Amino acid sequence: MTTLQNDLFLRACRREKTERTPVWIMRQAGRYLPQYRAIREKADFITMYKTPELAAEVTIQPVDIIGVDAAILFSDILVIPDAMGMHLEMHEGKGPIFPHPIRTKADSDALTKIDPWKDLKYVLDAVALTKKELNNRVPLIGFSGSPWTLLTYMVEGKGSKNFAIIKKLIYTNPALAHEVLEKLSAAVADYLPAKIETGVDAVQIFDTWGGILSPHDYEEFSLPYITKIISTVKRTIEPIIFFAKGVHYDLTKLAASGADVLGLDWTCDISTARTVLEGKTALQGNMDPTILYAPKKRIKEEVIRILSSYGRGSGHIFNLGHGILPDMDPENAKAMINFVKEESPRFK
Ligand code: 1CP
Repeated sequence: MTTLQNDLFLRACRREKTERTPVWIMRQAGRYLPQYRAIREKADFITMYKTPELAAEVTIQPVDIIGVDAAILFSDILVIPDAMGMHLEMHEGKGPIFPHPIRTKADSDALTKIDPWKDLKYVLDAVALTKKELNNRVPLIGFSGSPWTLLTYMVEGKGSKNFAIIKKLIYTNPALAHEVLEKLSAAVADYLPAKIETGVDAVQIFDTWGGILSPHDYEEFSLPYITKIISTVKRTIEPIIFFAKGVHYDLTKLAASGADVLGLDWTCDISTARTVLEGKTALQGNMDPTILYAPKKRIKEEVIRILSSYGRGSGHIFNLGHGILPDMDPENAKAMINFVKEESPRFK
């Protein structure tokens, strides 16, 4: 194993001692950076993530420009349904679209079983090239959507506001939902280990739409599939981060999934989360992304508030509670990162 120059993030994931709190930002490789937009002007989003040279370049940009302690591979969660035969399209200003969403048993039958080494080879090539170009400066995070979050896009056919179609499906034909969730779990359980074997140092499972389910339904349609995936991926030593947005009402249950780190959005208190979890996992988060619209003085206050709310000791990875938005000022993101670097040593 090669040694990383900066392994603060990995040590914090394992709740080992660190000199300061590591920090990175969800969606850090993206549109708020003028350097990203310059590349994006010449290539569409899908071409970018399918071209290892471009994916590696934009993955490394935030390491150079804003000074994060980890890189996250530039890709998308929707590459899995695309590889299963759903043909992802990205429409300018509209986001991701699946032209033939899943509505019937026949649609589910048409999904193919994926071999990540073949069907998602372009992602693995991007991992290998990014690792090489990062040259062990910081760890590289790989990721996947949770089966539930992937299913919402596959059934809705696009991003949604009220999730009426996926909700109708789970209450009228739960068997069909479970059938597709099983297929997705198998795909994710093959995909994440392939990424780890190719070189990512940690993986994050995004359950962005877990919070649209009631606690009862979360335990039927999302958590068991994530737990199953984690039990497969866990055969390796790389840390697993589980980020379920809007699902902090029972963190003990989330921790029982076997994840090493739980991601917290900004609607919960990190101090309470730490107390409830009794050291079962590390925590990642949990600054409200919109604080980045505020003046630097306010950003600094919020960084200090979250650091002191977590309290002394290791096991905290600073991050936003969800992705940075395209119209945010990179200078404010950089300021936030520097405040974490300057203010966190006294909490160690
Ligand atoms: O340039 C562009 O037009 C593309 C915008 C964009 C970007 C930069 C999309 C389309 N995806 C991404 C990158 C991306 N997506 C990353 C890269 C690494 C990083 O810097 O974090 C990651 C981890 C994702 C994961 C992702 N895609 C999630 C889960 C995380 C989250 O933010 O909740 C989800 C829900 C998606 C779907 C998706 N892809 C893109 C968009 C605009 C969306 C959201 C669609 C919607 O629900 O309306």
